[in-house]
Amino acid sequence: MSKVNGAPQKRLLQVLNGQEGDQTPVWLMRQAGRYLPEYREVRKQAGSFLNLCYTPELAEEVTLQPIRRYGFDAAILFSDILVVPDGLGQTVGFKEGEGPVLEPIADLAGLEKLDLARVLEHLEPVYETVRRLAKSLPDETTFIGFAGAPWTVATYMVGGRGSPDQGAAKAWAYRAPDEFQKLIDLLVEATILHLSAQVEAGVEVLQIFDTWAGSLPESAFRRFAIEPMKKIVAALKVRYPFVPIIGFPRGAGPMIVDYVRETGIQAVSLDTGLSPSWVRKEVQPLICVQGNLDPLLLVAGGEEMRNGARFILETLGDRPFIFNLGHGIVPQTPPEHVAELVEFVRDFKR
Ligand code: 1CP
Repeated sequence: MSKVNGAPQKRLLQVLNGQEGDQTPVWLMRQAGRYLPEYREVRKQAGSFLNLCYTPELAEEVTLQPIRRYGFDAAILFSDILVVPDGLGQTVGFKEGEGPVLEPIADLAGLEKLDLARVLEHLEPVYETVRRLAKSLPDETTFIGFAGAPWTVATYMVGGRGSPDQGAAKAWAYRAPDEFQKLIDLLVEATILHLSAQVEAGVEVLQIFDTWAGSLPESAFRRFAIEPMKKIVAALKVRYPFVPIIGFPRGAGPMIVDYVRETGIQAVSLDTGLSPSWVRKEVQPLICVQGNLDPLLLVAGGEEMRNGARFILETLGDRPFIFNLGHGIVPQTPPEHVAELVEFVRDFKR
């Protein structure tokens, strides 16, 4: 590890600040979670998933688990994008093996029940988790806080669960765009509050997940993915000009170029479907990129996984770059494959 004045350098922060490092930083989306036996143990102890998110010592522990095992360059706070609707007062639950279940909001009357004023107090245990981690993480580990982007969070709030086509949210957005905009505007405000509180409590970088951005056609993508993100980034930059923001507009395709140009983010996370060679020409000259190994290659492991990682590193690794997956680790991933991947990235010579 490189040191300046005896202090260990945080590789991920260095890259985000445009400094050349000695090695490509690596972390993986969903690096904490069900593929780790030690996570499943704590998850059982916690009872419900939200209880795990809201119990600082347990959330701290599961954030640290993948750092202990693999020494990733970054830790991502253990929480979920759906704590924001929970904080706003919507009924949110997680069913074993099924994922999130919310009481759907489908009209203005539903919106009336949400209350921005209760978010910070309700989410106080999350900020307590951040304060603890700011002390307990190793000096060289960059600490990432996060939130879902308004469109993605809205798809769960309106649909009541995950869906293959985000049909319920789209139906509202297309039928009554100005009504739906009120939900998006509320989520912009809630997201700014939630991310600001994480920074105040000690995170160093923010990532904003727009997992379902790719289901929006161009004009809706501009209105419901780019515009809200612009507002969030602008508000955070006024308060915290030195906190880098990573955007993840999953499935944006070539629209990622406008997303990068217009939102004001410092890095962009690439989904599995984006071609590294295209990104090298069209995106990397504009901004630091992160990605994008197929999480299923991590399940397979071995030569195919290493070939996939090598191609990404050879194509993108000599300009500002953070190694990651194109989406989150899946539960059936063998933990040994993660160790192999990290070793491969660390040993890779550009
Ligand atoms: O029972 C369990 O243990 C639940 C599994 C689980 C976990 C481990 C859920 C439920 N959320 C999480 C943690 C989580 N979620 C993290 C922190 C851990 C880490 O990354 O190491 C983060 C960053 C998220 C973000 C998240 N939650 C996203 C955006 C990123 C992505 O993966 O696309 C989304 C869409 C969610 C919603 C959600 N929460 C949980 C599930 C299973 C889902 C997806 C639901 C669906 O199928 O649409």
